[in-house]
Amino acid sequence: MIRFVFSFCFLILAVPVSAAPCGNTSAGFDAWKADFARTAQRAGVGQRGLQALAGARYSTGTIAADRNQKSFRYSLEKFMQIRGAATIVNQGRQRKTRDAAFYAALEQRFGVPAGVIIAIHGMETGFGRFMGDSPVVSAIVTLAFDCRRSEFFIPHAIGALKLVDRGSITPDTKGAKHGELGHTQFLPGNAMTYGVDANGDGRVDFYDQSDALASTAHYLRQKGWRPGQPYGKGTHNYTVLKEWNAASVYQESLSIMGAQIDR
Ligand SMILES: [Ca+2]
Repeated sequence: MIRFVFSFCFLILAVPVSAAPCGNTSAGFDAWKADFARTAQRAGVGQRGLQALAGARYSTGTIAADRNQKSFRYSLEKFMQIRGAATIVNQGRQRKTRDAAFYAALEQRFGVPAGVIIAIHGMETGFGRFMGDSPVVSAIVTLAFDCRRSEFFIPHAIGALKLVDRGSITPDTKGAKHGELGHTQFLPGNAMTYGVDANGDGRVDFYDQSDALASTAHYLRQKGWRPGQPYGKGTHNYTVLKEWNAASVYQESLSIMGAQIDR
């Protein structure tokens, strides 16, 4: 009981008095945005980002997708079949051969072998073929407002607004339903933190393949990837793959496909 009272008090102290409440529908979205603009500003979001926030629309498509998320419990074999693992491996090997110098440079710089990066690229967007059609800023701001997982999405909403500030995305940039962007579907907060300008044009662009794949390798390295070490089940690097996607069938698929591409 004492513990409950303590937690409750802490909760009240932790939430600013002026905070507009989250919502489960579009009602209150504009008032929340106005309040969130102050939070964003305090977090360092600049003028362009704030303008993008003001222009963000409540994304009913995102909320519909979020409410309809089903959790499947596929066997590894079934999961790999559904995700087209054999095709990803075949095409992945061709891609590695075609762009050998690029992937070698990536491994040289970040220590992550081509197979892993190519497997992620194939799994996430079919090598850039399906990068989504939801406006990223509106999607992520809607999820930050939505009561279900506000706390998780608020840092990503701030990240998205900062990406607008930096010119990495615009308010019109499209991604997946939960605001994942570019070739490997980074959530905006991760994009902001781990983005790399690999093609040297002065801009981190997740819709540019070189930038997106270098950012992905950088992310894994920062999450503890050990260069030159194996990444099969039971290894240290295998646990790092979980940082990319928490589903164990996804993690295991990446390690298997990566090894097949790298063979
Ligand atoms: Ca670039």
